[in-house]
Amino acid sequence: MKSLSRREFIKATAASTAAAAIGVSLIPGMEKSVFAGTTTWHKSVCRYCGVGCGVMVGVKDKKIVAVKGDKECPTNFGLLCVKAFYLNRINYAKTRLLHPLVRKNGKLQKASWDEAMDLVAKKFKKTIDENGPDSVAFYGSGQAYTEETYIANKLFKGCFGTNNVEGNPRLCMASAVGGYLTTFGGDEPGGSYTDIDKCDCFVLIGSNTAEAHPVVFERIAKRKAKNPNVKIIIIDPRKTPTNKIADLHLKCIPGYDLPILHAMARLLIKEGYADEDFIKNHVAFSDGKNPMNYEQFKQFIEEFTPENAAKTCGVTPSEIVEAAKLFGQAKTAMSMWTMGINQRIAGVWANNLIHNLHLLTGKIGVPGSDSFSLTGQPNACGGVREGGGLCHLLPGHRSVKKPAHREAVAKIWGISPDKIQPKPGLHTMAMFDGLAKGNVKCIWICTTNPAQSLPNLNKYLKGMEEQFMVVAEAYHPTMTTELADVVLPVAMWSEKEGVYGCTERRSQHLAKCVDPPGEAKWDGEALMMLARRLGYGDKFPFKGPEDTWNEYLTLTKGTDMDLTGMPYSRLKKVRGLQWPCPSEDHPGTEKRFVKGDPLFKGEGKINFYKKPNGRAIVFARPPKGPEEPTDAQYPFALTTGRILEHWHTGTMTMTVPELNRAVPKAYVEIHPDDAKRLGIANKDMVEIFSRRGKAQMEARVIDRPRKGTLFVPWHWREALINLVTTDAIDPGSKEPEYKVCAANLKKA
Ligand SMILES: Nc1nc2c(c(=O)[nH]1)N[C@H]1C(S)=C(S)[C@@H](COP(=O)(O)OP(=O)(O)OC[C@H]3O[C@@H](n4cnc5c(=O)[nH]c(N)nc54)[C@H](O)[C@@H]3O)O[C@H]1N2
Ligand SMILES: Nc1nc2c(c(=O)[nH]1)N[C@H]1C(S)=C(S)[C@@H](COP(=O)(O)OP(=O)(O)OC[C@H]3O[C@@H](n4cnc5c(=O)[nH]c(N)nc54)[C@H](O)[C@@H]3O)O[C@H]1N2
Ligand code: SF4
Ligand SMILES: [Mo]
Repeated sequence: MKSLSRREFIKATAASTAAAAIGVSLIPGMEKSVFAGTTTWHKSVCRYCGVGCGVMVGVKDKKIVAVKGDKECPTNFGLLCVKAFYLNRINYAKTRLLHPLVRKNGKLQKASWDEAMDLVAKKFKKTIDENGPDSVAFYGSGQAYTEETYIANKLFKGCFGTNNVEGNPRLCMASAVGGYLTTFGGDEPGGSYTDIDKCDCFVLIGSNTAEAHPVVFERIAKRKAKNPNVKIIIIDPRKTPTNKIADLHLKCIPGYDLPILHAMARLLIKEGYADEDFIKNHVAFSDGKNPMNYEQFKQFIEEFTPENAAKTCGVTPSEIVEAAKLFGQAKTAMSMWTMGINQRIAGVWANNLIHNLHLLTGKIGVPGSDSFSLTGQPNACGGVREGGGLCHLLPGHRSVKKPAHREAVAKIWGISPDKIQPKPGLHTMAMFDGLAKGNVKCIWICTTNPAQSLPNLNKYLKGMEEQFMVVAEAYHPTMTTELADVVLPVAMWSEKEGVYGCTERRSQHLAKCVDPPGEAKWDGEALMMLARRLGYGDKFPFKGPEDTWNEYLTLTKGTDMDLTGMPYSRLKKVRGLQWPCPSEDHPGTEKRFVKGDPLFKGEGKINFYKKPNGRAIVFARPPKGPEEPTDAQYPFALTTGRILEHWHTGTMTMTVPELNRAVPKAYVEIHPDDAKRLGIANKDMVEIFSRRGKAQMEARVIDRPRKGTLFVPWHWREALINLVTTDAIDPGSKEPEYKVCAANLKKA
């Protein structure tokens, strides 16, 4: 296949509104050359972001030779972004790990599975015997398949008796979960992608949708192209490719956007855009500790005049007025947000304030309206949020703290309820702190690369090196495998089957299309090898992912996320199903809390049945800035994030030459005025430093970030920006503030 440079690629895809999103069929002539002679096609899902695009995987001579968008899949209708287009390459990268590695005399050396697993079992057993179950831990991922997270959860929480089970969604979606739970009483959005097609006003806040969720962006762009009256408001400290479709951009100071949301809420009420009936019937108010009434809430937000809010946020009063007007006037509205909101010490509160706008105006629960959090990873919702892969959760939206929940799970797991601890385990940052301090002595890491992705790494790398670390990985070397004691080679996407649950509560089946290379095994099998060696084999009679899934389904029966109607036999035929889906003849639920949702019992328009009185809560949260404000020594607000072509730590996308060539190395975006003042020219090497560490990369002098803000895409290990970022966490969600810290830079 001919390879495309970034320019050629953008040219080739310019036909679509968003250059970012392409359907293979959009590139004339290409389909033929790429797909000629392909024999079989398998229905699957893209393994990258939370949009959950359906793909068809082409296999010939037992090799994945092509990937195309699945035209029948309602998440993407055949469209794919550039990363997915090259998915067929990542399985065959030179860096694939083909056999286990065990550290001997300080060096990782080739070993057999038995040798590796015997060692792992010995270490886990000894550690648990000598120090108790809380001295071991599991750290998983929103990219692991649901069945894998399920097995890990059962083994660690149910058999070992430790709640030290976490996953990278803690770094990502925890604040969104906190927001949904506090406001609505239950996790995950009520709406669906179909709302986009009926929405008149989009608020994209802290989301670079064009690069991070390109196919959703494409759908929004299409909606606007067909209906020019559709308005798009962006709230982000930078201009990004998402701005291509913006009507209004509030270029806020990183970490200071809460007052914008309060000021919008105040104006919506003042200008008569509030839905007073909706408020009367479906909304309650709270200051976070005590209930309050509508009048008290109005008094609370009275100080957030546009002028007052503008003072701290770095936007103008008229921009806030305009945003409120566009939102208020529109018949329907959707807010979408991602890490610009969640990765903040005020992450949960910011989520609450977004929900406020919808609850005050009744723009929720009707077609075209929702406060719709975009999920980062493909299975953060499915495996980790629904599957209970965090330290305080159990499968089926259950909590370790509730006796009835522990009992229900213990019954299916065939263990005594006492085995599951009632106290949450260590959250992610505490877990790695535990490794650093030596309280956690043994850890199993699966489908994540924390030695590159955790914040403030100088504090955590040594612990990862010193304690016993087992890393299940598809590639070697990665920053984490390099520190491991045992590295297990695993089957990756298309080499195993399983289920992913995407942003819109849709569970989709991923096919096994080819055998894994070398000695690579399914992650679930590797975990069960440990279980058997420690005497828990009888709890894991699973022959593979399907019977694992079946057991998990029984745990969702009767919950708000009922998946009972989704056995593999059905999922293999359909393009996913949205929960609640309580029986095999149920079509799935497009909209929660309203008629058509099988759990909706009330009368009237909507019933937030996860709250005791059926009312969602509007919160009066005080404004809260970042943990580390800028000062004379560190005058820049450093924010980190993503670009279209690369995925996180780059282990996959950087093996694809086309993606690598498009953006080959790390850089920092700096505003031209700041660069000029500091005598920094485009492409100069600079050093960025904070109180915690430093990193070197090229300067990209560009009018994208607001003055005083630096933006670094964090994908490159050679320019490890997570030595610089802060590990301050939101006290509610325990999610780190990757999006803001105080930093400075100089010519390197
Ligand atoms: N190409 C690609 N796509 C991905 C990923 C990837 O690695 N590569 N990863 C996936 C994952 S796991 C995730 S979590 C998502 C993340 O998706 P996004 O959150 O959309 O991406 P980010 O670039 O992390 O951050 C989004 C925006 O937040 C803005 N921001 C920073 N600080 C603030 C603030 O204080 N307030 C506001 N309002 N905005 C702020 C940044 O300027 C940035 O443009 O992407 C998913 N999709
Ligand atoms: N500075 C900064 N840091 C951040 C963020 C940020 O915005 N700024 N964002 C945070 C967020 S939102 C996230 S989600 C995290 C993501 O951080 P990570 O999860 O650490 O990043 P990935 O590169 O996605 O790591 C996934 C790993 O799984 C491996 N892998 C692929 N397939 C399989 C498989 O089937 N099985 C197994 N066992 N392994 C497999 C890949 O090779 C890769 O090494 O990063 C966080 N870190
Ligand atoms: S938008 Fe996300 S799910 Fe869709 S093809 Fe791109 S990376 Fe994959
Ligand atoms: Mo994420």
